[in-house]
Amino acid sequence: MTETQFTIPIAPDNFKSGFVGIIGRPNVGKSTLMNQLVGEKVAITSPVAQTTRNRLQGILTTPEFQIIFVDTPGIHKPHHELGRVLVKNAKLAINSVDLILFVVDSSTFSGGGDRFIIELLKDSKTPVILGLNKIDLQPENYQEIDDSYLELIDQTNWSVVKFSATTGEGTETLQKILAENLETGPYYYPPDLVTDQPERFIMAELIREQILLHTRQEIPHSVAISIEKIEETPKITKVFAAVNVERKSQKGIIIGNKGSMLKQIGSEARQQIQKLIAGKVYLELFVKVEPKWRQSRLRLAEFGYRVEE
Ligand SMILES: Nc1nc2c(ncn2[C@@H]2O[C@H](COP(=O)(O)OP(=O)(O)OP(=O)(O)O)[C@@H](O)[C@H]2O)c(=O)[nH]1
Ligand SMILES: [Mg+2]
Repeated sequence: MTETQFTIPIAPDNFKSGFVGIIGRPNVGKSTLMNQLVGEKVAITSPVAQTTRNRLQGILTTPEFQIIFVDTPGIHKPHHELGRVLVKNAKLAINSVDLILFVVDSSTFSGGGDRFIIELLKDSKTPVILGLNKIDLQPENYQEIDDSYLELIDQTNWSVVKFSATTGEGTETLQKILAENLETGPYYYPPDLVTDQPERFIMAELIREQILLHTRQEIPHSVAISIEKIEETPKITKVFAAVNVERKSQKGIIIGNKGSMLKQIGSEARQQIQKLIAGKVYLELFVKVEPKWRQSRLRLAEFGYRVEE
């Protein structure tokens, strides 16, 4: 990883800036949207609910504004300590940002999960914009679907924006509306920075993403990645990472027949990490059994999941 010296310029008088929290149920497309808005892959995404586990910032800077997006874990009913930490952090984000973008999946009707979040948001003083995502998947009766969301917020003064995080349709308008709703302010980060996270963290996430994409059922939720060592030489970056699972049977599934699964996960994660650091990567993965890590405060903290104060 190269040490880059970033400088923070002085913002002109009418420069807008601020923090926008992306809040919503799991799997509605919050992380996909953040990547689309920032123009780079800073957050991992997958069809598995509860993909995002950490609060993660993506930074968009233009000559007129700087928006710091705060991606959060989907708000859901937690079943274990990991889930409780994730939901607590998402709720904390609600009160620590300047503006909330409440994202819903407008390819299907609203439900109890959305209602629950709306109640949380109504209790907070932070202004809210409702974002109807996945418009590329809307069926013919989309008007009824939209109404099912609008009904839930008819007592509010929230603006509504429609877009698709995957095709990018509507996201430029979204950017403009978000910027209009921010106050004038400074550059919080250097203009060319796209995330607040170190490369080490994103590397671990890119490995976890491949596991989410290649495994099923309980495996995606039972995995935590720890980067044990990074060795840099002028020609290649060597990354050694542990894939922590809860049970021996899960270890077997991840390794696969004659190591085939781990090989595939490793090969695809390696390509993703190469893109991230724009250089050659050697990736070594080993699988460790850490019984009940999701219930253990100590292990959760060790793997980077703690309640943020
Ligand atoms: N067709 C379509 N798919 C989308 C869109 N936005 C997101 N997706 C897909 O929806 C799935 C979930 O996306 P994520 O970005 O991981 O969702 P998330 O809200 O961050 O989920 P959690 O981190 O689990 O809370 C992925 O398979 C995305 O490719 C969209 O606008 N259109
Ligand atoms: Mg996410």
